[in-house]
Order: sequence, then structure tokens, then C-alpha cells
Amino acid sequence: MTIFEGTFTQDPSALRFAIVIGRFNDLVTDKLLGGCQDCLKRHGIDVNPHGTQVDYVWVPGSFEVPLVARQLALSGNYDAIICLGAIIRGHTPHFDYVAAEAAKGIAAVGFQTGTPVVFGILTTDTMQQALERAGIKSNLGWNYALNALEMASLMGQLQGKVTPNNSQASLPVSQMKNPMISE
Ligand code: INI
Repeated sequence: MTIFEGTFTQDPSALRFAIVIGRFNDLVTDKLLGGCQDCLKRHGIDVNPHGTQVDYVWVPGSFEVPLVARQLALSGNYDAIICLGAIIRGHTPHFDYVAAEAAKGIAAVGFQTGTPVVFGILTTDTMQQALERAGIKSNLGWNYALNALEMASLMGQLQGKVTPNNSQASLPVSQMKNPMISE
């Protein structure tokens, strides 16, 4: 048998990424993007928006991220997609709706398309907590880029080497049957 594991040492010139960024709370998302670009650059990726390796897509807020990530994933042009956003709890239930849809939607894009999609949406109680994770203490944008590099490498290794022995594999998640439930 084989152990598969993503690496950070492959030729980076062949990799293509898309980064989807929510403009809502851009004080935070701008910094996450900076961390992300720094990590990709230091792993040999050309992050210039006029280059050929990274495309950037700005959307109004985290709620819109999954729709755009799906469109990008379906293009088949990217080895991984990084989703960045900042959802900060206010005094109404709005936070919960936006956070739930962003998380569910982003997970579904990965399942449905087979393209790795990184969940880089901060969900915090305060702006202070968000900023601490976007540069004041650490910058999770850096980690999200690292996750994308690892998953791009791993999926590249698995493609063609591991065939899902599951006849449902090509179905949209919504149409898959739960094997735990007998009908
Ligand atoms: N979008 C965010 O990315 N973060 C938030 O904290 C947020 N809050 O709190 O409202 C937010 N709302 C906007 C939402 O993502 C959509 O853009 C909007 O509802 C229009 O569809």
C-alpha cells in the first residue's frame, strides 16, 4: 500500500490558484490576503495579478464566496481555491446565517467539484480577535495558502492513482445516498 501526503517541494511553476476575497470587513480580509500572497510567493508562486498563476476575485461578503468559488472550480483551471472572509459577530443573528452558509457552501464546492477549496473565513466575536488572526499576532492567511499548496500537491498525486470505488462519486452531494441509511 502507499502513503499519500502533500509536499511543498514540487515544481511550483505549474500550479494555478484562485483566491476569492470578501470585501466585507476588508480591514481584516486585506491582511489575510497579504499573508496568503506572502506564503505563496515564498513557495515560488508568481502572485502578480497580471501573471498566470494566481487569479483574484473580490465579492461583496462571505455569503457570496461559495457561488464564485464553485464557478471557478467548475472551470477546471485551478489546482486549489482559497476562500477568504471575515465574519464578525454583531448583536443580531445575522452572523450565524452568513457563517453557516459560507461554511456549508465552501465545503460543498470541494465535494462537488473535486477541486480543493480552503476555508479561510474567520469567524470571531470581535474585530480585535479577527485582527489578531490577520496579522497582529499571527496571520492565518499564511496558513490558508499553505493548506492550498499541500492540498494541490496531494490531489495531484491522487489523480489517476486512486479511483473512488464508489458509484456515487460523480453525483452532486445533494443526490448522494447516505450509506448508513438503508431504504
Ligand atoms: N459578510 C461578511 O463577510 N462578514 C460579516 O461579518 C457580515 N455581516 O456581519 O453581516 C457579512 N455580511 C454580508 C454578507 O456576506 C452578504 O454580502 C450580504 O448579506 C449580501 O448577500
